[in-house]
Amino acid sequence: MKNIDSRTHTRGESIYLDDIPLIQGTLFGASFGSPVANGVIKKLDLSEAEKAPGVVKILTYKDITGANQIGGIVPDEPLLADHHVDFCGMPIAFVVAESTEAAHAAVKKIKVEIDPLPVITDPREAQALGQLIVPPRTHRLGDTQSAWQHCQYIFDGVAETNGQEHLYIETQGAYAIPQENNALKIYSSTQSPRATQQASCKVLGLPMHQVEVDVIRLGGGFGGKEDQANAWAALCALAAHLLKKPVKYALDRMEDMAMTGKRHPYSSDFKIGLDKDFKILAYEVTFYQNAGAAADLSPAVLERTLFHCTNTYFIPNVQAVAYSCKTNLPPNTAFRGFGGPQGMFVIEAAIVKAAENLGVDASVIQQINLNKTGDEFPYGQLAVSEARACWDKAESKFDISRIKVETEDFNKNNRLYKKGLAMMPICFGISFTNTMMNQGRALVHVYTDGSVSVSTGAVEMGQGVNTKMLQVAAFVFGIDSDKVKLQSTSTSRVANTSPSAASATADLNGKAVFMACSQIADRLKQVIAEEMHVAAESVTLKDNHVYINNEKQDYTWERLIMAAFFKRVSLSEHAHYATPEIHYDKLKEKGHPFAYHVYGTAITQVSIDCLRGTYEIDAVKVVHDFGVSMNPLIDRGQIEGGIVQGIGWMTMEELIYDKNGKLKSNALSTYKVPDIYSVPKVLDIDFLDSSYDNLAIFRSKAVGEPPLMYGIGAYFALRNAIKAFNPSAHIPLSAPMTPEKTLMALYSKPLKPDQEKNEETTSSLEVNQQ
Ligand code: LUZ
Ligand code: MOS
Repeated sequence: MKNIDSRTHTRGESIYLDDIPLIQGTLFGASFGSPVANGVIKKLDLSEAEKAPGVVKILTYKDITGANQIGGIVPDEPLLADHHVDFCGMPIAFVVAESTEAAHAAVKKIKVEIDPLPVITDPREAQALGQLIVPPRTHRLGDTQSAWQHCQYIFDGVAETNGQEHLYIETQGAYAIPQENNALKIYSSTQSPRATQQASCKVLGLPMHQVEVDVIRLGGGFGGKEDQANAWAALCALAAHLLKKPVKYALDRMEDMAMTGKRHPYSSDFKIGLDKDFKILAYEVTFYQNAGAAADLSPAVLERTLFHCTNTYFIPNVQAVAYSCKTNLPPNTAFRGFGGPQGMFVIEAAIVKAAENLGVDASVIQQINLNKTGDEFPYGQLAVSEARACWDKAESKFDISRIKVETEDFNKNNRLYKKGLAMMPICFGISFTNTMMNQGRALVHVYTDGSVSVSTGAVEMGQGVNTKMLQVAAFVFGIDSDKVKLQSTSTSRVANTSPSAASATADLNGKAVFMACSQIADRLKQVIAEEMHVAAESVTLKDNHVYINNEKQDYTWERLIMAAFFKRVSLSEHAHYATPEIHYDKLKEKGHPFAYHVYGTAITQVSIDCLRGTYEIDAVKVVHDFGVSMNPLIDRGQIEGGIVQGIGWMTMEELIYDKNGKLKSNALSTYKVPDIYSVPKVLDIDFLDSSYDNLAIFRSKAVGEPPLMYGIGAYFALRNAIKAFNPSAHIPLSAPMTPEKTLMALYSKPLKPDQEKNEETTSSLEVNQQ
């Protein structure tokens, strides 16, 4: 079944926030962000701006009727700066005017005097000063201290990954409409209607039943709207509440890029120890997460980094420490993979460092250390592993030995072009790491004409979740898909919903849809049982008809619905699903946090132009563990998009803040994202069907985030291509591998031993003498 939105998408008829018809009298907002990354506000002068044409009101923190607080996990984030600014772009004032143009013009007339304070943008600097968002966390398995002496080879180093701009096609925005008795309706481009409702209510000082948040769909989220849609909704809500007029604010691209947080940059120290057969015996890692100026989701992101610090490898002795460091950047936030990719990059870097020093291909070490069913993750959960199955199938299906020979031949025969190859196995835990959040709900109505309305907590953001929800309902009722309509995601129809995030949305809400529809179906079967004098168990619903003992009856779905209605049988149901079996003890740092893991292996092939430092991704070939895919078309799309987004993060997207904390890569002219010319020339995706029972809906494993991490392979494939040109090249383990960095690396000289000590990415080869 194709995505139910494909028709309106391709015709430009799908409704996003900016397509909602405006109510007469609607006003428009624009925010004035701090020009300084850290400082004390001495004077805010609104006088010129207030006189500007079309300006209705300019709001500051003084106008807030509830609490000036939008922090989700930690209450450390004011909606509007009061006396202090913590990052460039931090909203100080909100202009409300008769048009967006008038609002923007007035923003330019606001003057602020700020006494600047020292700016910190480096997480290690922040950590050294004790500026942490939350106390550090440590995951441990076995005992690394005593394991080192059993290691034949020990390597250490530094690995770094940069942040990433979400670049959802639809920018952040909201439209708040006053209702009677102080109530409000908010349309928001949010992944988390409940969080947006709660933050708006807190800022306004209203109970949650006064505010409805309604979401039709998003033009992309990628985590950027899990928490950071709230501010704009709260600002619109506040203005609408005070002025009793509808207020809309959709950020323009540069506002969005400057004011919102991104994927967390990480800097990490690692130490890895192997035995003589290249089995990894010990791994120590310290993560320095650049959280930005407020907690936002950073503590949860940090936790997922720890959960993925060994990727898909079994390592018997692990110590992983993670610091969430407070800097003067916009608060960084959820981004597809949610800290997992950052953790996985470091173990891959450690393996590559070992491989390069030992003179073997990294895949040799990767392959030996893949986890098996029953192996323990550092957090206590036992693996149900598809790692070996995916790896082996990828090697055979794509004929890895031929690829290797072709790569070597090419490199022998070409001086100025080189090819590189890397394997990237992945293992990603499915469930919110915060166990409480693993709940989904659905409300299903069957109308008397037999048409079906489904509301869930799931937000459609292009990932096709509504199509999957529709498939579940149509399957349970045994009716054509055009009889089912997915409604918008509204806090009035489905309450207290978790964000559409963590790849878990189809699982959680799909199970709830299944439960709600099944309960209605059971009642319908009872109606047949009574009317036809048969056992309810002999009744099934299929092809829009009633079946008794698998025999089609001359009894349609529509007739059945009317029969039930006449008998006053309820045709509506609300269901709640909470993932069973999962638990986690944060004090012990042990438990079973994930419903299951998703596995896969990618082979990435690249070519570089050694004169220019430019490169192409020749191919990404993947065997991915889909479970039993509910919708191969949609799932394939998720894999393709994830891979390209991951490659972008690893190769070309370069976020740059200057030392004053100002974003320099603040537009699409200075921040390069993958386009049609930079996607892999070949994208081959093969399905590993693992059909055993799991906690996913219809055994179809979650697919949203895991494929992003295949992109990590592109970094290491480029590294191998550079080494093919210059075997002694010095290449810091630092992503992204931009063309500039590639060019520098191609002509780099190896570090001399005395340089190594001072160099940030130090390296040392210790061979145990025992
Ligand atoms: N959001 C969240 C997430 O709040 N908790 C998570 O564990 C998570 N994981 C992935 C993406 N978003
Ligand atoms: Mo996300 S990073 O699943 O909002």
